[in-house]
Amino acid sequence: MRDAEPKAIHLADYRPPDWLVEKVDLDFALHPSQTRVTARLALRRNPKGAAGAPVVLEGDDLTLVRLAIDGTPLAGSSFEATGNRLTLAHPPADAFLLEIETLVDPTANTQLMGLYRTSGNYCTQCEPEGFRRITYYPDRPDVLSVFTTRIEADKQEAPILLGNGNLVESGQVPGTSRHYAVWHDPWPKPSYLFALVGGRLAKVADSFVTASGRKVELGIYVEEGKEARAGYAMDSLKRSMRWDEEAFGREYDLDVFNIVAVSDFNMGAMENKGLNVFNDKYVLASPETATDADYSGIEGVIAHEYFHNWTGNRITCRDWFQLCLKEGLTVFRDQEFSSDQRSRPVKRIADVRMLKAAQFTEDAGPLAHPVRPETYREINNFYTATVYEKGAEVVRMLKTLLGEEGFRKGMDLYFERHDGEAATIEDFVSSFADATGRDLSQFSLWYAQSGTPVLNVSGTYDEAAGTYRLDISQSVPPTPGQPEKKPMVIPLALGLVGPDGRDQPLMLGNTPVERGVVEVKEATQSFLFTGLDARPVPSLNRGFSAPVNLVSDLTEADRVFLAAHDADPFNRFDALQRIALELLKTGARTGTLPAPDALVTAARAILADPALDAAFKAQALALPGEGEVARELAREVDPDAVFAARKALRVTLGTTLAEGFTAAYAAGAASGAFSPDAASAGRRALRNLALDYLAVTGSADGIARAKAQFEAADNMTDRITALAVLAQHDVPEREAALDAFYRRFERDALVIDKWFTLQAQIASPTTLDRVKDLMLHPAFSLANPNRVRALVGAFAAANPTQFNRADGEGHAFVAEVVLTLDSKNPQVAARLLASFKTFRQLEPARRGHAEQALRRIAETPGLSPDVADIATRSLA
Ligand code: 0A1
Ligand code: ZN
Repeated sequence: MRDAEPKAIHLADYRPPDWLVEKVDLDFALHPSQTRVTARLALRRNPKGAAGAPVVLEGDDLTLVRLAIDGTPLAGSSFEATGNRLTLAHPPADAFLLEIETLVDPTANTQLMGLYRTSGNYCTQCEPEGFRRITYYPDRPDVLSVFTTRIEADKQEAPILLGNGNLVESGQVPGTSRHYAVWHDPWPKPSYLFALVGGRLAKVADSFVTASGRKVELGIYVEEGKEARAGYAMDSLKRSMRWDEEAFGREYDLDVFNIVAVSDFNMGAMENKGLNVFNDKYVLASPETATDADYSGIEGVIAHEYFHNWTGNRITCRDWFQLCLKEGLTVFRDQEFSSDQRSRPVKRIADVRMLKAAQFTEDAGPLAHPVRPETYREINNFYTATVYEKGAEVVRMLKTLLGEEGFRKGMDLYFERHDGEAATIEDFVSSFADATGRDLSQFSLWYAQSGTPVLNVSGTYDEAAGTYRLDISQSVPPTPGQPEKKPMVIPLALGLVGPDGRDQPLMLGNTPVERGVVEVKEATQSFLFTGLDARPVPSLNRGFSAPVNLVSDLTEADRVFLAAHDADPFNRFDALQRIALELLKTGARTGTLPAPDALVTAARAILADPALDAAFKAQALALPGEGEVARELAREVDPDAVFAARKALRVTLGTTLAEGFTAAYAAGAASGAFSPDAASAGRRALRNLALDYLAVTGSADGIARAKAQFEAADNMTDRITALAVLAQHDVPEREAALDAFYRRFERDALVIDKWFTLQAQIASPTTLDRVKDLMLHPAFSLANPNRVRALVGAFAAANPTQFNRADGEGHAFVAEVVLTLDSKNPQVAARLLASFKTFRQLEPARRGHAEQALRRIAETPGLSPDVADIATRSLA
């Protein structure tokens, strides 16, 4: 058991460790309920630690069997072992060998942290604080050690035994049915990067030759029978390895790289050194079972975990406050990889949609926190969109400010200086400052200040002088613990679009604006652009160069113009979205949608533009989500009104552009065999968007078209979209198709997750009962995080009208699930609870219901620290 009431931990209190571990030998005797772990820690007093400090090791839920120092068993009087720590008040010397034998029960481990079982196999998850559930250890990321791991198991039960690093020995245990393997990882690492796997798994093997000619054996381990579904993951891995060499000069550094796919996993995947463990959702794909989104998710997550080998593993974090040091940077790297593999503008649009949906929402609510927090109670709750996605935006802004070359110099210096170390954000930022000679002190506020900056921009054209003045003011709204903010450095990429649709020169005085980026640094600031012979339309924050909320004086006509002509594809997309958002906001507020003519004109032009690729069109023509409209409205939100406005606008677009959508639907028909490449995926995306618009009224021919596509589909993207279209309409075809889908895929849990999700998202008052029924379905299990997320998570996060039902039943239901789940898996329970983060935006009645549900949770005795922390912060 952990401390009941965990104390707040503060960045300012950081102290170097008192003791270091020079090397550690681990010995695991795997057993379903009594796994014996023997750890031999070569401890050495840290000269930088507190003089005379005791040895204090963390533990969690361990049964201590034996302790010895330099081979001599330790009497009970010379140490203190509680559930949470092992203390040696009087260490015998400044360097000694501590031997610890503990027992752990992997079968009883439902938290999925530490050593646990999944589908009968053994696996581990140690980030951030799971290693202490395996043995007593200084379980903090700044204690780096060289690990050797011996794993022993029954050969029948676990024919495959995997560890970090390289395999150095394996064999039979004489006279028994057991065998063993010894793995050695030469690279010093913190305990959170430790992993082992034991079980019955099939291997998909390949190899990779690094730039300097080192051959690496690659293995992807999956449940037997699923080997054929690992091909795309393997291909993604090899492409990632090559890309990191080319884009960042980073080579792989072991003889083997293994990935194991497991079906019970709290998160997406984990970058354990040389032995990544993955949620099987991010490994397994076939055309029949995986959507295009699944394929790109696999590519992105495989890349992400692989890239951690340098950004996270070779250079790790000094403490958990620095989590964004590895996560923000690695997300940035995986985004860049996917941009290079696919379409850069479309990838950027998808990333920004995600950023706004997840991070801007978080930043606007009670759970807002800085990219680098300064205090936490439960670190598990900080694997957030802010740390990951905003963290990536901050790295992207550095690149925008410094340029390609300056950025690369800074990265090279960072690797050179800190390889083998546990670093901080200061170390990271200094590398860029020193490599380029730039002062980045104001820039560092991006790590410290929470909240999404608001940028107010207005423009004035002076015809006589041929100048255009941009007046800009910035502010950052108050967030928890931060009532007042300082001005930030905002890299604003922009263009001035002339009446002919081309960019006019971008000159400040006589100086061209370098790379088209101006730096906004003051609370208010003006930029005077010269040499303009006509009034330009400003295209602001191109490529979403800064993660800000932009408020400008652009008119609807300006936006129609930009949607048609902007040289920046992101801003063409954004112009259209902004027109739609304004309509939706007014529609939701007043109950009447304003005339959508401008949107129809702009959308028609985009749909018909032969120069635009299908993937871009699909993104541009998909209306902003209900969540985005709600966030823009900010207060007194009635989710039913938002839904109604959005539905009305979809109906308008679907009917007025029916001809264009019919043509797009026909043109997007597949030719040849399925391929997951970006261009084919883009064609499917546009065709499926057209299908949705053509069926939005529920007309007989729309439904018939969806039904036909559902039945004839040769790939999951087409099949599930057709099913999603049918699911939105209360027609007999809906239940028939849902049943047919279930029967077809009932043996495939990952596909059944899609079936759960789709039903959880139906915007109908009957959905809550449907979700409750589905929780009793044999395919559902509260013990499996993917199932919980697919059904209850989707209901809470992606069905705003039903989660926020006016009678409060949606909130009450999710709160109940959170409480039930908390005793099994606090991390997943806490994540589910975080879906309440937008409740303050709601109109008073719904807000009241949400608050009541949160209070009911907060007042429940015996909560996990994870859930208690989210409930407390949500209500603060
Ligand atoms: N470092 C991983 C994320 C991760 C964090 C915690 C986990 O524990 C359940 C698992 C994975 C990543 O960024 O991919
Ligand atoms: Zn990561």
